[in-house]
Amino acid sequence: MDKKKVCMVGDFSVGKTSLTQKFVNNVFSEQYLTTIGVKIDTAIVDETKLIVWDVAGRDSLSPINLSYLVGASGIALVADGTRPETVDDLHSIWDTVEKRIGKVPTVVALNKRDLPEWSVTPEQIQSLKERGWIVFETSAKEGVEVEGLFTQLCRLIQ
Ligand code: G3D
Ligand code: MG
Repeated sequence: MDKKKVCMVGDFSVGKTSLTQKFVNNVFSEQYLTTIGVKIDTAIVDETKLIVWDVAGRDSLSPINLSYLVGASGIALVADGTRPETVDDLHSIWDTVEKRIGKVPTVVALNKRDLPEWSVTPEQIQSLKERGWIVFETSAKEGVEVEGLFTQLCRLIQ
């Protein structure tokens, strides 16, 4: 079976872990917590073994764990739709990712769609799409578009 590593990337508390857990608990999964502060979940999607790396620490892209990205076939960029600055941050976060591992297929989760404080603007969504990213409005809490996000990423990297 094909094995593909994907990394969850985004600001603190946007929902990276919640999205990962919602997804892997809905499909067959195995979990490992490594000693380097990275949580690794595996899930079988469309005959591919998706290996999802999720940082356990506070800052997913501090220099010390940039090596976290090495070998990734795909990236899930995650922002919190109730904190618009986390959406804007995705652009500079992606630049950091690209410097480390080059261009790889990327999907975007604008998470916490269930909350009334949702405040993503159409211009923000447009600027994400202009980078070629497929944008999902997700709720890890309610299970909205979580499968769509990961299966799309899996298709892009197959
Ligand atoms: P991170 O891994 O990106 O740091 P987490 O983020 O997955 O730990 O989530 C941070 C907080 O946001 C958690 O709340 C979590 O429950 C909440 N959260 C994540 N996704 C959603 C969502 O889709 N909707 C809502 N309403 N909340 C969400 P706590 O209070 O545990 O810190
Ligand atoms: Mg986390």
